[in-house]
Amino acid sequence: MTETAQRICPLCEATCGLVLTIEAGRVTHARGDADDVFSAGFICPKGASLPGLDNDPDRLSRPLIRRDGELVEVTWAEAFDAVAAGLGDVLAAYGGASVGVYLGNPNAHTVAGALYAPVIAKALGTKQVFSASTLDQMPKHVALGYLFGSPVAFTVPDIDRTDHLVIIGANPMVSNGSLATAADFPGKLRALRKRGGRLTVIDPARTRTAALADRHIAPRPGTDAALLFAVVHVLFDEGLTDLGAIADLVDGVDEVRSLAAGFAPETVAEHCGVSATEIRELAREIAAAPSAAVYGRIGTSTVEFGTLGSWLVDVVNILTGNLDRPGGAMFPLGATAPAPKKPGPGRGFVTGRWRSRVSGHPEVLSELPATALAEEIDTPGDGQLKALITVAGNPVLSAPDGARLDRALAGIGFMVSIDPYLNETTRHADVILPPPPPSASPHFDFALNNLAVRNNVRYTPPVLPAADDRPDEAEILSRIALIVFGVGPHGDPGLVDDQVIAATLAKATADPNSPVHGRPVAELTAALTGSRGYERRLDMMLRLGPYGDGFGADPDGLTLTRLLQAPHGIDLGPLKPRLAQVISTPSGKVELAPAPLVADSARLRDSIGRTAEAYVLIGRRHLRSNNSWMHNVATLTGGTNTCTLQVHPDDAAELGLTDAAKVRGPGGELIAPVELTADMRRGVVSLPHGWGHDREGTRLGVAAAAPGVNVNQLNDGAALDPLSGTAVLNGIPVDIAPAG
Ligand SMILES: Nc1nc2c(c(=O)[nH]1)N[C@H]1C(S)=C(S)[C@@H](COP(=O)(O)OP(=O)(O)OC[C@H]3O[C@@H](n4cnc5c(=O)[nH]c(N)nc54)[C@H](O)[C@@H]3O)O[C@H]1N2
Ligand SMILES: Nc1nc2c(c(=O)[nH]1)N[C@H]1C(S)=C(S)[C@@H](COP(=O)(O)OP(=O)(O)OC[C@H]3O[C@@H](n4cnc5c(=O)[nH]c(N)nc54)[C@H](O)[C@@H]3O)O[C@H]1N2
Ligand code: SF4
Ligand SMILES: [Mo]
Repeated sequence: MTETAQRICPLCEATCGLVLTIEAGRVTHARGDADDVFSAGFICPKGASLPGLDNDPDRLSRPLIRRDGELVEVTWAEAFDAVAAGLGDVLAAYGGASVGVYLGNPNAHTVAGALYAPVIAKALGTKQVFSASTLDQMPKHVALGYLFGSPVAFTVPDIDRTDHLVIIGANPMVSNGSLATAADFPGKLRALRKRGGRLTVIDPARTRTAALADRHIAPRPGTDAALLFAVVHVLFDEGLTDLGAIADLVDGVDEVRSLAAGFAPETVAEHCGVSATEIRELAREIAAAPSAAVYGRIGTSTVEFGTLGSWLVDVVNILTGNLDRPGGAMFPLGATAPAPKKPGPGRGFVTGRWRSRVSGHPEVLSELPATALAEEIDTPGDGQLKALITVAGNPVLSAPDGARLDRALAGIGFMVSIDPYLNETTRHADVILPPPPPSASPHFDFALNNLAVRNNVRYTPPVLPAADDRPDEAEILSRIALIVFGVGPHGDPGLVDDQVIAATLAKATADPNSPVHGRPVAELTAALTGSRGYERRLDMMLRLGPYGDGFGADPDGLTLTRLLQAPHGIDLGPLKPRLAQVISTPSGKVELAPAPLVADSARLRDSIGRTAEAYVLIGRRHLRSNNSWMHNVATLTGGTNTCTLQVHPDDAAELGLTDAAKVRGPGGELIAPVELTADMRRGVVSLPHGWGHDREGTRLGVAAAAPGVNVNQLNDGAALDPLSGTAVLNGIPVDIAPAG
């Protein structure tokens, strides 16, 4: 019998609604859900390949534990016992502080990652938490933290209404958008052009997004912060600033004016590789547009001045009156976000509450840099990591200098990985606990709904039951939490949910601003619906959230029951101005010139005279790829999705490159096939990340057949954006020569 079922796609930030065809207990087809309130039928090649990913024969269906050096299949009970024993020994001898946690990107796309992974880190009480954030968006968090007082006060471009979208260091035609959740980003860019709007793209490569633009500016990699400072300079210089409705809420404008004085377009032009005229025109165009939104992503983030660049993106939005207005950069409001606070001062944002043991990196959002993980394992001494829990991460390929991490993981006391694949990272685990495939997992976008360009809420329960005794990922993570709590691996996993619910409701009922203030916790707990622990928690969050029923306070408000009655989701309308609710700085104002950023601006200013490297390396993404873990689906690989070094033909001629190049960087060298393309800026070459699937002991049959090379081995990981601890992944100096 053929059935269909709705499933929100977990494969990227666009969160498209899919309709899956189910035949004989398997997903056999995926198409876009035309009735989805957010994605209206859009689907990309990755979403269309969800069946292949779901049914991948290399996907682990049973847990593995290491016996005599070999990873062998065992029962779930045996696997959890092995975690209890391995983790228990380390906890008893060294305590929770000696256990590290690495959280990878898919945690942003799973219910378990959102609701249970944080419980484990908290239960351990460890200060050694690492994640893909410091290979990605941490600079944006830090910039938001300093500007608005909250590191999660995300500004997103209002792309459906803007008159001028300025994209800097992002390629949403391929990535489908990031930190700006928008299904059908390509369609939205075309709609912008069609309604007479303007698109500017700033990227050293002429990407598919740049090819759509009215203006493509191709700067030297790593120079965005200087370029944006020059835009700010022009705004002041030519009297183009106008903060509009939010002027009274912004402090520090004069300080920014004096900082920008040192960044005249004429001063930075050569450094950025962009003419002063073009910088001035850009500033004038942003200021003149009825509305404009500057939007920055990976190319402004994983660079030497990542936090400054992320900050300046919003400085430009603010100075041109585009913050918090339709068509500008706005603040989404997700359904499980905390209900908006009353306007007024907050506690603000700080980093560096502790430092990493070996290199002294400051903590940022309770995390240490991913690049510091290896040294925390392989450097002996007090506080050395003795055990590691990885959840949905593959840092051996995704982070710089995987070779060192590879060696470090081989020597760690105990490692458990929650991951569906036996890959470059998990091959070092003592226990691998594989979650069920997407078809047997629920989906709710706890994180990404707070980044959506239109407010919406959607939930899809598991489409298929999990096979036999197989726990879902929520249960797997709950059992690890139970082990850490000392309850043991076979306790009731619902205890974890009960504890979180009790703590959350206790806080809400004690809060005079909450709709449930003063009500008995037991009564609210009894009112929760949902067939699983995570559903009860979702119901609680929805009901306490900004659209919630407040447990009866607003009978028309949102509950899980109402959400389940809307399988294609509920549209919550366009973004609305709400800056006053967002600000939580101690001054109660937007801090346009926070001290750490002012200080780092001097470092930026000093970089301007520096001699430019002959060749620098940047990254790129492919529509049919996803970081390191989708190269095992045959329908997604091959064709143009291969690991080649893209080089400008004139550079190739100068270097004498024909078919293959030897590339040497600070962390190592590799040989890659050369692909000539005039789309690259001269002096810039690109390699995609997530390749290098030729290590022994993995179970990735398709990927291993066309392994590619690991670009991150060129990078020693020494270069970080100091304010956020984020690895510099773009703008790496390299030497290039013909291979062989
Ligand atoms: N040079 C260079 N390096 C980069 C980047 C770059 O642009 N250039 N980009 C960086 C960025 S933005 C990111 S986000 C990081 C990503 O870094 P990571 O998150 O460390 O790596 P991924 O390749 O996303 O690996 C995801 C892992 O999750 C597993 N997985 C998939 N689905 C699930 C699930 O449902 N549950 C569980 N438990 N596991 C699952 C996969 O098998 C895989 O092992 O890479 C970074 N590395
Ligand atoms: N198909 C596909 N989609 C994905 C992913 C994937 O691997 N494949 N990964 C997902 C993840 S984890 C993320 S974080 C997002 C990322 O989403 P995006 O940020 O949109 O993706 P990228 O393709 O990395 O775009 C970064 C762009 O920055 C440019 N760039 C490099 N250095 C510089 C610089 O110094 N300055 C400027 N201005 N530009 C620079 C690069 O040429 C590139 O075009 O994509 C997500 N979506
Ligand atoms: S754009 Fe992203 S969410 Fe949409 S179908 Fe493709 S991978 Fe899935
Ligand atoms: Mo990412």
